[in-house]
Amino acid sequence: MFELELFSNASARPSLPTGVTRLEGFALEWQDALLAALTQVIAAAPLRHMLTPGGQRMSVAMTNCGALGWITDRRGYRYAALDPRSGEPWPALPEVIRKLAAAAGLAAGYASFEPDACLINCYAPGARMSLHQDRDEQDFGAPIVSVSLGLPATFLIGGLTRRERPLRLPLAHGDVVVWGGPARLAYHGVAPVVDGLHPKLGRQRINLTLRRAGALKLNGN
Ligand code: MD6
Ligand code: FE
Repeated sequence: MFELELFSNASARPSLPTGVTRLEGFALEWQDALLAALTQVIAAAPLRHMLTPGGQRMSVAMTNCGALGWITDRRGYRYAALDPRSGEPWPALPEVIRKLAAAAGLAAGYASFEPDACLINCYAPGARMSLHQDRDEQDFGAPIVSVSLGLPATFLIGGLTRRERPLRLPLAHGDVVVWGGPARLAYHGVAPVVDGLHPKLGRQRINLTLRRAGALKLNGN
């Protein structure tokens, strides 16, 4: 029948929007090096709750590593080369994160993904991220690689307008989502994180969002 035909070679879960690839467990083999690197980054640039331009304290605590860091305050959302808390450059992008990002990009069909920005999001139980578009980057041609660690979460992926009802995508420790092409400007968010205890990370979810935020230098220097 028509319905059987429609679903005969698809799994029960709804398919992801074109341009979004979930690599289940992709980061697991890197987890120990990843957690060690994160500990170092967070020691140099502590997690903090930033203010939205409207003056709301974000429930997610954030920091960055890499040449550019995503920040928000009363003046707006933007990328900055210096950590406003210390006035120093953000910690360098650890090698393990660079390698993981390139490998995940490749696995999803994007050769030579070279992120210059890694936003580190830390969710305590109850923390959430409301629906938004990522549009502070200079070039939407590069993909975004998103790594989930610790407590599971429900990622919400909508369409190119706020009106489309978002799909709910469960993300577990070690899952990587690669996001680009036609989905690059899709609205997305994270549902409030449910309390629990992760064996390695305890009562938190950490997400790394790796992006190419600045323009690609074509001639070096
Ligand atoms: C998070 N992530 O998962 C927040 N944005 O904690 C994002 O906002 C995000 O994961 C663009 C692409 C992938 C993402
Ligand atoms: Fe985002």
